[in-house]
Amino acid sequence: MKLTLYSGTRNASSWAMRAWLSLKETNIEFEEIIVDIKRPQRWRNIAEISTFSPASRVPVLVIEQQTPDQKKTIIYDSIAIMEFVNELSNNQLLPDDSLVRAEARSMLAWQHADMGKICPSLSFESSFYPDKKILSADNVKSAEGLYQVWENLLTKYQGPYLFGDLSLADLTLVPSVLRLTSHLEPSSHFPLTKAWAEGLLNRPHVKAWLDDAYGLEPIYYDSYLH
Ligand SMILES: N[C@@H](CCC(=O)N[C@@H](CS)C(=O)NCC(=O)O)C(=O)O
Repeated sequence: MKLTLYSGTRNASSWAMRAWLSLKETNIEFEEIIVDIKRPQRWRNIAEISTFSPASRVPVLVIEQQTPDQKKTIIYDSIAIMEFVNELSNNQLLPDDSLVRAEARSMLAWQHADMGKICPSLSFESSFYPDKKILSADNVKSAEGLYQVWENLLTKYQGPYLFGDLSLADLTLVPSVLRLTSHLEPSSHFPLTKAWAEGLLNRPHVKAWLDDAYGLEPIYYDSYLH
């Protein structure tokens, strides 16, 4: 079975980062094709993805089987890729207990749906800006609300990750943790969240992606300051 991940520009593609991290953290071999999703080439490159993926977005995981009919499977959504990688790795990335697993999946689904108001309003790209804006009182409230949710889970499952061992719930949150903590360091009210976030962002594969991202020209949007 040959796996090819179509991923995206390192400082723009938070969804691709999640899928990439799940493959890296489980040591699964794959080939990577980085699709440049910066404007203006984005439109042409994404049009190429639409020739084999109905969603026409990255990430896409293409699985080619070494069978006579060379059957290909196209997995075209980050959460589906992460769940597939978890199965491929003997369920290393979800808790064994079905109740805890369901709770971890709630976090995954919540993150996938939107995770409140703040993440959509703070782009992934903005995490890499050398000068950060000051968050509004509303944004601070939303960010601290999330820090409290994570603090509660770290207390309940006693860390070091949200549900004990590293899981898809932590990996899916990496881009959100980066956006939030790069704008607002967790205060002393959230000591477990602060340590968890630092540990997560310093995992070698996370760092490898981020080091590449920091090396790129930041991608600015006017909406950041308004
Ligand atoms: N729900 C999708 C979202 C994927 C997505 O929005 N990808 C962005 C890059 S991070 C993309 O390909 N954008 C291209 C476009 O919108 O034209 C997933 O989780 O995989």
